[in-house]
Amino acid sequence: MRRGSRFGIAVALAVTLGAVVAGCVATKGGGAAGSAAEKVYVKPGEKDAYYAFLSGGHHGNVYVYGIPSCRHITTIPVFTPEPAVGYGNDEESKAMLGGYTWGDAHHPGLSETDGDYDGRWLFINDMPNARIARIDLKDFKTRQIYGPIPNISAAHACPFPTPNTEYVFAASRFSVPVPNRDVKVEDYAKDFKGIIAGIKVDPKSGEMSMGFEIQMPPFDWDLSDAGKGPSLGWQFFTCYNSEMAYDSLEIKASQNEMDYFAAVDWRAAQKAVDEGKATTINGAPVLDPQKVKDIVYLIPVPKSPHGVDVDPSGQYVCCSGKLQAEVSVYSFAKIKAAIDAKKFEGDKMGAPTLKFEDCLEAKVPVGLGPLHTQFDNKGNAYTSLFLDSQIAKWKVGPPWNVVDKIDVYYSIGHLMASEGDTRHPTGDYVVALDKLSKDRYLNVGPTHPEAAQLIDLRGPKMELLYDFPTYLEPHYAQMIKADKLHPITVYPLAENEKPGVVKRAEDARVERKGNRVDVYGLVVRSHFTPDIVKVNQGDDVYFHWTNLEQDDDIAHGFGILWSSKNMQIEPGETKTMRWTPEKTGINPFYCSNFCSALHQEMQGYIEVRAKGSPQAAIVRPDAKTIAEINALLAAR
Ligand code: RUQ
Ligand code: CUA
Repeated sequence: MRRGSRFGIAVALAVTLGAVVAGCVATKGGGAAGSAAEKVYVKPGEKDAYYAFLSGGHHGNVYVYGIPSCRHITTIPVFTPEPAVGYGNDEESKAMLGGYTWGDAHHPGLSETDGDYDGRWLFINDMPNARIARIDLKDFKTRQIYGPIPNISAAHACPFPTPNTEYVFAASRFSVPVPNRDVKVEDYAKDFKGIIAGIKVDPKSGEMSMGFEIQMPPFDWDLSDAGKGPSLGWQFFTCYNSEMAYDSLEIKASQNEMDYFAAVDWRAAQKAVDEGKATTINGAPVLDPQKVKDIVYLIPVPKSPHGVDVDPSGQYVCCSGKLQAEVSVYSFAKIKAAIDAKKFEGDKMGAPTLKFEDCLEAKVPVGLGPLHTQFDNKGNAYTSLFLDSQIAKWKVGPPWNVVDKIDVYYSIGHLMASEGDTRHPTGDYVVALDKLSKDRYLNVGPTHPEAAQLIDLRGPKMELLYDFPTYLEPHYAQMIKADKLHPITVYPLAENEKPGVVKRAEDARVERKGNRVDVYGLVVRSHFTPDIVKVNQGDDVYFHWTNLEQDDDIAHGFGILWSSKNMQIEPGETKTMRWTPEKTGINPFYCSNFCSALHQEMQGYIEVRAKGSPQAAIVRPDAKTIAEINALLAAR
């Protein structure tokens, strides 16, 4: 059914059924009865039951959607400049981006307490540049970008937080020499290394810092998940290319029947670093399993695994072999028993290998191309099948059988179940994150959008409810119950202690020291103070604007003509932007964010005089302007 007509039906239903529909529709993730249209319809003015965070892939951002309506609510700039709000343009975000204008974000990781989402932070990786960002869910802003993490090349198995957010992880997808140096690629097996990094997260501030690194065999480390419950303290990582091929991987890396997943005892690894057992390489403490024992083990997995997913109880580790029609389910109790009994088959560069049969619990015949698994609250797992373009629902536990399948369109990668990777999944929905959309939307030329599909899990059978397009390219996504998040609506001015802050018109000023000019200004509907700024050609000008508004949704903008300079200043916020006047003349600026009836009047001029023109050391607004602004503020 076409999207338009489905929506039409939804509206008609709401009108005819009135309060009945409004009361029981899936607005709050409620009843399972009713048509698909009812189940996704969220009445105007009502809100969704879940926030969904979809990674922006090589767009470098995070998309926020409401579920079940599937409405795109906002995009959070993370690894890529964003001109509308000026992310990457103001001094603070520019410094955070560190000169990069691109990132490839794959896996959002919500912070957890006791294995459940706690709504504090969202972490996300930039694979190619081995960085991890932390978004504060108080204001949906990127607050830290950690990295490039030394020695990691392509942080794909990243960030996958531990159950109390003690750590986020990264592992090298491409092995390279560590330290990287002048070598021949043919010496791959000898000189290249994999690295797994445990990045500490400060429990109060969320600030990330280096914990430990472990030197691994030069396989391609792929995905990760944290142990919980009985497996708390362990982190699991799949790999492919245990063949150690360095070219034509699509053939050469699929030769072995078995690759591995690694089980890392992160407490033991941190302890070894704290006891001084690591070697410092590029500033990171690196543990070598050939010298430091009991930190990492390898367990065989058939056929080039991709996803590794721990079930809600923490007893089972589920690995998907891409070239196999089964999910291999391992028992953590068996893994632990084999480790404790030192039942090893051998080792790979110091990491002991366990026996497949000693660790395996079950093989679930899910179908072709299994990639990722999520869970519900009724003891079921859901595995995405890339080759079959299906989701398989199966029982976690005997008889380990598939109980339902649903077609998706087309070629599913990840899937996101509601809180489906926590200790307490809610079992309401799963969203298929499809790699191809082909004919599902209006044709917009050769590049189609990605396709996401909302599927209801509440009935006995999975039911497809809705299709919605997404921009390039969600890999993983997570959804959290909306009532767990309480974002602020303004930055309290009283708490603003930014260096450039100005809270009273009397304090607004332009200060000059040599050719550095600092404009300490304030913005309030509908005026820049100062709105005339006098500088000389070649000056180094810093505009520090404070938005004195304390009303919901009243942001101002600051855009300079004939430049790439624009930023948004939100209520109560101070932001700094650096600008160098290159030509003499008059250079207007204006408020770029619609703010009031007199938004169009909210503008100013920068007078740029010739180099060396006489300028005052300090310029303040005149008494009349101060009085006017203070009257404005008093009237708020
Ligand atoms: S990975 S599906 Cu990062 Cu599965 Cu993309
Ligand atoms: Cu301020 Cu528009």
